[in-house]
Amino acid sequence: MCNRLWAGRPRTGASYCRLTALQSALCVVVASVVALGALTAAVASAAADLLYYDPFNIGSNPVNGEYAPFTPPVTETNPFVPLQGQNPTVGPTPFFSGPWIGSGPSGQFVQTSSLAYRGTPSSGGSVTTWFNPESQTGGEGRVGRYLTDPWTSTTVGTYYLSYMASYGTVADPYTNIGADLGFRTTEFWPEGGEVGNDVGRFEVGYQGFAGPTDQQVPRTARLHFTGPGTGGYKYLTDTTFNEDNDDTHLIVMKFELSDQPVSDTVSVFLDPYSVDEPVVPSASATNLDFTLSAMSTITVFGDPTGIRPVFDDLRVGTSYHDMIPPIGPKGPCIDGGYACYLEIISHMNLTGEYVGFGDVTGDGQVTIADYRYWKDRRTDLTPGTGSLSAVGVPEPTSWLLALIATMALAAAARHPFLRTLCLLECA
Ligand SMILES: [Ca+2]
Ligand SMILES: [Ca+2]
Ligand SMILES: [Ca+2]
Repeated sequence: MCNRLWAGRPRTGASYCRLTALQSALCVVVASVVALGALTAAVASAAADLLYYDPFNIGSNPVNGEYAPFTPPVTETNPFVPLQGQNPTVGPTPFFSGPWIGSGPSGQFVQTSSLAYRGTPSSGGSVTTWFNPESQTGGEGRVGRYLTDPWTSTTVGTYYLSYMASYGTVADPYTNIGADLGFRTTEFWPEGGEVGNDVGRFEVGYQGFAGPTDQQVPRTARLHFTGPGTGGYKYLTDTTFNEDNDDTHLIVMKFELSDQPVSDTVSVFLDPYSVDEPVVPSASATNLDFTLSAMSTITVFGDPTGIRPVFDDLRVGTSYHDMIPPIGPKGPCIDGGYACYLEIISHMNLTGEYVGFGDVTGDGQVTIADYRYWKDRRTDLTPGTGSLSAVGVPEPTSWLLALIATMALAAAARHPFLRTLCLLECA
């Protein structure tokens, strides 16, 4: 590898490295080891940015971050097991700690199934809610967990937080009753604020009890975030609650915190396509005073009908990259341009394709729905440009080998010993 690649950059005309077989082999092995070391270090470095990751794993050991699950309905032999009161130890840092706190009795519980974003399931279970119409106990409820070190007016830094969410359905899509939509938001309580306190809270989601009138019914409500200083609702999408139809979302939030008054910015990215932070978020609000003492799962109350919301895969970190779950090998569709369109067309009706290679909805099959999903989010504005780029897209395996080869060369270039070894007899 080394001799061939280095020889590709001869100092003169048709010169070639004249490495012995032993030197060539040694060069490859040592450079690859160095490269893999660098790769490992890079991964470790990236992982260090992750402050908290809770996929709601199921088990009997809270010290291992595990939750006790529940499956409705309640019977004599199947008592309700709430999320409220559970106190798992979740890492890698104790960003949130102490038990999940309920604002009154809550029907929030951990179910054994996970959400899957773009075909990538979170591990373990997830949080949903349940209401027992017979006992009228439990409600649906607000449950939140406190930050070990709250964000205050003096907190400075950039943080990211992400979670998977599905918001369910209503029984009657054409209802005019706000309570049918009910309350389905993730809540962020400010410094000094308790779980369930309405003062100063931010929210992401849908609800039928506040905000613009058209946002209180499911046929016109859109996913929003709002809070003190945002100037009303900030919409994350044009898709309505009914159109959303219980789809699984990834919501990434970015908090840029300053110790100066009205100088914080909160940005929200809906359903990211790539591990690279988009230049333009789905919505953002500036000149805020944002603090945080606790956050909820998806709070549910009112009298919601239909499928209940589900909350899963909570992450906190200091880099955007760490907020994105694995979404398969990188392919043309990760960038969402015209090359992705070609992937979708060439894989139409096939199953088992990766998100990056045509199954952009992640449901396991490439269909017209993938085309629509791509069309609504395409990143190229001039159809037709780059139409041949898909031809040269390497397969995942060769892409990985190319990456290692590139890193091997980079490593060799940085190490005098390897540079000497690899270039020893170059003309
Ligand atoms: Ca999960
Ligand atoms: Ca601040
Ligand atoms: Ca699909």
